[in-house]
Amino acid sequence: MPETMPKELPVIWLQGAGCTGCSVSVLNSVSPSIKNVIVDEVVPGTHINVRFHPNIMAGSGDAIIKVLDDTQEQDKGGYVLVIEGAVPIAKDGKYCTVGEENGKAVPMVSRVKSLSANAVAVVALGTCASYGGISAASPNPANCRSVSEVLKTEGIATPVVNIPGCAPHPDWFVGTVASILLFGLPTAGDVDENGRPKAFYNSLIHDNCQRRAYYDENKFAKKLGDPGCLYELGCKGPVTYADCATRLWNNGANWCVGSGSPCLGCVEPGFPDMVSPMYEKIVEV
Ligand code: FSX
Ligand code: SF4
Ligand code: SF4
Repeated sequence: MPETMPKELPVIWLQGAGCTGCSVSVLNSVSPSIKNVIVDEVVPGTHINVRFHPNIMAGSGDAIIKVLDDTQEQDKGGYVLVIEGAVPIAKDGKYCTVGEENGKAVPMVSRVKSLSANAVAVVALGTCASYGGISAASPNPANCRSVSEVLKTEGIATPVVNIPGCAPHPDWFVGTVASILLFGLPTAGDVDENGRPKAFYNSLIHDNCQRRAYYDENKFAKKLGDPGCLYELGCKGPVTYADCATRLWNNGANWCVGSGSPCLGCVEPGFPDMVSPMYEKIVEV
């Protein structure tokens, strides 16, 4: 709805239990370039104002922590919260903190709760934020949780869009943000049962794979580097929904199976525990 499009959309980007791979991936956006996304107009007439991002913001110390508080008060209901990484909740969240208040470290989970409650929408970027991911893998000593779990437990009704992937493709993030700016928040029909936009996560890897003819002819690679289908080497393409095989990564250079690695199912809620051992054939269901 262009008439309701804001001229400037404030964005707060928090990082929790993750590896920063999600940020690194998005910062490698090629079309549009990341400069276009965060400095220019991501869609005509709208500029994204990234006010807080642990890796790329210039500010530091109390001044930048104040930006978090000011945004949630002054732009209540008018900013987007991006959360990268899972949310550790063990021991009152003390394993991950963001800034201080009155000289005391503030747990990330507290920031997630207050900033989510006042945001127009939350984007859970990466598999850790979307479903727990590697950060919540067994035995999960910090009790890492997905963003949706935390919001549900706290009764916070702000809409959450999941953009899983370990790491997520830059197009999945930039495309989703552009779509929100142009057409509003995704409706129930726009996302799948795992809260992922169907525009990017609707096709089975196995149905679009360049090695599919090998599978159909029972020609399986026996070791990495062999030609053939990677099914017996642990490929999770038959149970993974994403457009990697057709979109390709790194500006169209290649993708996991194309470069000889089995798909590890990194966009799925069960990653990594449910797809382990990673290099063993999936158990038939
Ligand atoms: Fe997780 Fe993001 Fe995997 Fe890493 O921070 S989705 S571990 S790529 O980068 O959260
Ligand atoms: Fe399917 Fe994986 Fe084989 Fe491709 S390599 S055909 S995705 S099992
Ligand atoms: Fe993740 Fe599989 Fe896509 Fe690779 S091919 S990025 S493991 S979903």
